Amino acid sequence: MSKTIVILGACGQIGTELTLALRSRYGSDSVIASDIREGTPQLMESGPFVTLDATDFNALKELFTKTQVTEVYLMAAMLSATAEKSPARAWDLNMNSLLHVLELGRQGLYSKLFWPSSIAVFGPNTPKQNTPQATVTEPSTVYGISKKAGEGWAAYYHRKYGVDVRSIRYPGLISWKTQPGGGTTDYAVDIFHHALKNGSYECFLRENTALPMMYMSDAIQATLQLMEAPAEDLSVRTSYNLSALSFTPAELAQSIRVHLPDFKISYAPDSRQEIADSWPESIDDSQAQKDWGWKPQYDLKKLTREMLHNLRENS
Ligand code: AKB
Repeated sequence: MSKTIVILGACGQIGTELTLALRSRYGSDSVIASDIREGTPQLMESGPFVTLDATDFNALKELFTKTQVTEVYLMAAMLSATAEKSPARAWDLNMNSLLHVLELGRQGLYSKLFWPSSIAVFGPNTPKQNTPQATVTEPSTVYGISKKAGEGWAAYYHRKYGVDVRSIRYPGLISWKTQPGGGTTDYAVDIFHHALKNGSYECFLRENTALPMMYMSDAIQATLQLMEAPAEDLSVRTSYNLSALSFTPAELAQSIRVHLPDFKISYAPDSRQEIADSWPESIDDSQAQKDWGWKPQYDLKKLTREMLHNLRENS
């Protein structure tokens, strides 16, 4: 059967690259991007686009019915730092979009759903090193609470109604095509832009704050791999831990200095420090490796080289 894919929240950091990757894999006309706002010229010109609010149940139902969608990627979300400023709006967007889409899955309007979770489901009581797949999830942020609840709903709709929903707990994602917005791990993208533009960066996290991170192309690869895996191989229907690398701002700065020896970093921790301190430093993703063969391609050296090269070439 041929696929028709709808991506909700297609203009965000992950949505943009995911849409382009899905279009090159399955053909532009089979991949319908949608968002409440317009995206980059490359995204807007590469295939169909529908303006849509992912919290509008009727609009979602109409789109899914009209397009006869087979796979949905629900990428619309408010990230950790912004969500702390608007908890009610974050809950509305992060939860209602998911509940609407799950409900449409129960009604049989598509056959497979991808929904991203995050390392934000973990909290201060979670083991920090090599955080296991099944462990304490007591998030201290609104974003984390919404992701934890979402994981529960995903597993529930799968168990109770057979909705084939698949999920990954993304770490901080580093990309050059689209900037992140409102996250705690955003410094790891900002730093590259500032390094090239000004030769210096003031980091909003302390120098020794280790967090799990990943280059965007690894994250896209993982997402496609999980969505293509046979359903019977998947043992986790909340969300899979996923890991690639872990570093501190000081280590990232050092890696940038290999290419830009005069680069300077200073530190002015703000409210995002507390969020970062509540998250793991590294993640155990052995279940994802076992169930669907996950293996990252990018270490810190390769990621730094690619980021600097692509930002230089494309700005
Ligand atoms: C954030 O920092 O909020 C996100 C995430 C780790 O989910 N990048």
